[in-house]
Amino acid sequence: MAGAEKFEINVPNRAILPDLPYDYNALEPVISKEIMELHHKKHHNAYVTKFNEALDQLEDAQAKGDFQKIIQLEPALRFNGGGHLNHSIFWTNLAPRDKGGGQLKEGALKKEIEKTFGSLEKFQDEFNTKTALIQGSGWGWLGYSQKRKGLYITTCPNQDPLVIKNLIPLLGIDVWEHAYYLQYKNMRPDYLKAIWDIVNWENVQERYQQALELN
Ligand code: MN3
Repeated sequence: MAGAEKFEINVPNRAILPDLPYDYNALEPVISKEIMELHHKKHHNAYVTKFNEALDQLEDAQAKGDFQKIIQLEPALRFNGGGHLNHSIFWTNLAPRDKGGGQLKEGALKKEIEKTFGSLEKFQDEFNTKTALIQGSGWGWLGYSQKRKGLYITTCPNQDPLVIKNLIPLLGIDVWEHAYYLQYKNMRPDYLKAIWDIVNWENVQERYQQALELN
């Protein structure tokens, strides 16, 4: 019908809580089983549930052509959708020590880290310093800029996903208190120091290769 154009937004399929690629106790002693269970089954699951609720509301608002409601849903979509995306990356960014955790092998990513930051140690220092300084809750990230063709360390508040900064996420570290408080209490720098022992560099390297191939 002429003049009756419908405002369409594609509503993605609903989010699903992914299984962890290892057992809940597999990252001990760096991250306890208790933290991993709560973090995955309660926190990540809540982001999934609330993201899907917001998607239902979006679909409904879209059907009704309710633009105000569509706009009003943005914070819930960003927060819960970001929470789901960030945690889905985080779990795969970690690996038990006996499954390669903490080992960055020779290759393109190691070379690029050394070129950009001087050495792996310097990279880790800068990452930890910036991430420790996040006020309140948030994430520390190593991201790749397609535009500038390089690696960047940055942080995001709350559950903002890295895409907001136009970077492709390679490695994200969750510094919400729920990620470490039961074990490290208020000592966020101790958690950040310990976590390098269980970083799944193979996964970070794969993400880097995929990002390069997008160019
Ligand atoms: Mn978390």
